[in-house]
Formats: sequence, structure tokens, C-alpha cells
Amino acid sequence: MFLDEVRIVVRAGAGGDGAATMRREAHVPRGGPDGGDGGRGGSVYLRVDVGQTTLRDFRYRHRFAATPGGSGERQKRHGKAGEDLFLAVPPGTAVIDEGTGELIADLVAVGQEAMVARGGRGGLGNVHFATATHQAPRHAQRGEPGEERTLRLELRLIADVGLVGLPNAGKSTLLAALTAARPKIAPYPFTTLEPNLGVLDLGVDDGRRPTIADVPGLIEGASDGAGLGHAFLRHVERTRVLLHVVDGASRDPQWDHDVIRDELEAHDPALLAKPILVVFNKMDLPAAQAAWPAFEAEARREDRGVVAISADTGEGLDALRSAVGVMLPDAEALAEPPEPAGVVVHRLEAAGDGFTVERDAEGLVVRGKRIERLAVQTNFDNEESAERFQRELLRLGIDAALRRAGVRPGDSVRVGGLELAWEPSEEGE
Ligand SMILES: Nc1nc2c(ncn2[C@@H]2O[C@H](COP(=O)(O)OP(=O)(O)OP(=O)(O)O)[C@@H](O)[C@H]2O)c(=O)[nH]1
Ligand SMILES: [Mg+2]
Repeated sequence: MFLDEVRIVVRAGAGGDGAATMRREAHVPRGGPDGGDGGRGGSVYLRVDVGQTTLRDFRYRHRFAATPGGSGERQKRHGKAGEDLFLAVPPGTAVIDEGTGELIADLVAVGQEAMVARGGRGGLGNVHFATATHQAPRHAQRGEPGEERTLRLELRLIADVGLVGLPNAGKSTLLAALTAARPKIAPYPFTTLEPNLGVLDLGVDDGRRPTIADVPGLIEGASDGAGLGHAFLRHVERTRVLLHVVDGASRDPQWDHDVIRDELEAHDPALLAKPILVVFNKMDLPAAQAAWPAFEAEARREDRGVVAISADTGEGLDALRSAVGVMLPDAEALAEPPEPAGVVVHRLEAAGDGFTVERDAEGLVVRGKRIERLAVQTNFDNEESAERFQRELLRLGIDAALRRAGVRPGDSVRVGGLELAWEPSEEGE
């Protein structure tokens, strides 16, 4: 089965904890703090690799994690940084955050990469917390947790020319006639179950080597999910030129033609704005020869390009090649990835001081990027660290908001997965 969509979970490494150590030297009776910082956690990246053409690598393995940062140590020694993890994906991989539905990155060209989970920052060691009045702090920060995300990877094949049409129209036969590809061909519909790619020989030596893709046949209702074609329509979104193959020997070639146009339009009207060449196939059969004059007249009326061919005998293929050659851009433009080009990397959520206080069945809940991060970075077993956290609640206005929400001493307040018992601090009165 052609794998063009997978879900994976990526987890960055946590930052290492900062150390809370004191200098110990024979000749220094009261050494100051000397705890080093934790190292940053490794991040997870996706990178386009030339050797990849499918998402098969992700078929059985769904979870990927980068390594955590090391803890800080005495003598201001910093923890080791975690190692970044690079996952190879094929060109044409769209990366979507499954949680928000947001497109994080659109990886098109070889070598492009996107960070999909940021490693946690290392906690600061206690050397950072010494002040004039407080020279021996026992407070050190814990490392920040690594980000975790569930991603959906969608592969959109990148081909210059896309073959579309009803099942059995002869798309695979045409691909085989125009390229060295050897797709399965059979006298029944739905033979092609996964896209096939070939390199088109335009018949002239002008340096252009366009790729052409044959996708499973579309049927009426395909844009709503009928048949197999729907999932594959996305593969033609990025082609530069569409070849719309019509079985000239079918009962009603004109009807066949119109159904496909309707489906393309329903999927994405932009598809009809692409250069489209209608390919009237099976001209070796008498039924096709009989239907051709009316079909051609209608195409002319609508001002649509059309060629009559037989993929079987090769009749009309030279005319087809040169028509496609005219529709495609020059070699230089062809070497650039098809639209939309480039990576779209959306900014990973930034830290903010904003927060919300809500009451649910179990008590009060504080949500906010900054305060949640502080909560997990605080070692509540250490009195000094816990006090710093209290001060931060005051500073950010969270303590006041909790009071407004009617918090009483001993009430449970949840922040970033932790459950704390609220105590009034004097400064907040
Ligand atoms: N006589 C004749 N038969 C053809 C021609 N082109 C294709 N066929 C036949 O039509 C049938 C379908 O061809 P395919 O190439 O498998 O059609 P397809 O459009 O790829 O079909 P799906 O993969 O099912 O969507 C096969 O039996 C082919 O041999 C042609 O030019 N002339
Ligand atoms: Mg086929």
C-alpha cells in the first residue's frame, strides 16, 4: 500500500536540572554557590532527504524522542546538551500539528528542515541566584520539559505533469508509453492503487526532464470521498500541467470528460486554472474514431486543448509530447520545486505572561505558558525555590486573580500538571 499519510509523536529532550551546590575548598571556610546550569534538551527536526520517496519509514515506528540535557554540576560545570534528532522525510511532505490542525511546515526541496519539537532549556544553577543580601542560595531551576507533539505527515507527490481521468481510461498505459515506468495495466477499473512516477522524454534534447505521475482513477463523487481517487487528488495539486485522459471508446466520452472536470473543481477550483490538455485515447478502436469529431468540436467551442492518441499503438504521441513541451516552463524553472515553493515554517508558540484562572469540579486551575513552565522548573522541596515561585505568582498578578476567584488557604490550585495547596503570602494581602 502506498503510504501517503502517517501520524507520529515527537518528543524533544528535557533540559537538565541546574545544580544547587556550594563551593568546598579547604582554604575557603564559607564557599559561595557553584552549581552549574543544566544542558539544553535535544530538539527533533524533520529534514528532506533525497533518498526518501515514501513515508514507509514511519509505518511501524510512530514515536521518536531526542535525548535530554545533562544536569549541572558543582564547580559551575554545565550539563551536556542533549543530541538533536533528525528524521528523514521525502520531498513533498506537509507537516501538520494534529492538535491544532495547523500546517507547521511544507517541506519541498532536498535539505530543507523544520524543527518540530523544541528541546527544553536547561535549569539555571544556583550561581545565578546569589545577590548582595543572599549570598548562599540553595535555589536552582529544574530543566524545562521537552516539547511533545503529535504530527500528521502528508506526502504530496511532486510531479510536473499529472495524469487524471476515470478508471480504465488508459492513464497507466499512457505513462508506460511515454516513460520507462512499468505500471500495472489491466482491462478493469481501479487497477492503479498507488501513484506511479516516470520521467518524460519530450523528444527534444533541451535539458528538461519533467516527471509525470499516474494516480488512481477518479470517479463521480471523488471529491467527497467516493472511490480511491480522493486521497490522491492532493498529489495533483502541485503539478504544473494536467493531462486529462478520456476513454474515447466509452459509451459517452463527453460525459466522462465533464465528470472529471467537476470533481477537480469540487476538490480545488485552482486545479482548473492549471494548463490542462485533454487526451482523447484509444483512437485505434472504431468507437473512438466515431466519437472523435463531436468531441473535438465541443473542445474547440470551449477553447480547450485536445489531442487524439492511441496509447496502445503510439499514434498521436509525438503531437502529445510537443504539446506538453510547450505547456511546461523552461529547464531552469523546471528545476525549481513546483508551487508553492519553499518551507512555510510557522513559529512555534512563544512564551507569554498571559494566564487564565478557572474553577472546575476539582478546584482552581491556572493556565499560562510562562507560569506552567515555571511550575515544572521549580523544585518545591526546596523552600527557597518554592518562595520564588510564590513571588512570581504575585508579580504576574496570578495571586490577585486567585483571590478574586475566592481561593481559601489550603485550597487546591493546579498549574501545569502540578497540584499545589494555596497559602496566603503576606505580600499579597
Ligand atoms: N485499444 C486500446 N486499449 C487501451 C488503450 N490504452 C489503454 N487501453 C486498455 O484500457 C485498459 C485500461 O488501461 P489502464 O492503463 O490500466 O487504465 P487506467 O486509466 O490506468 O485505469 P485505472 O488504473 O484503473 O484508473 C487496459 O486493458 C488497456 O490495455 C488504447 O490506446 N487502445
Ligand atoms: Mg492505472
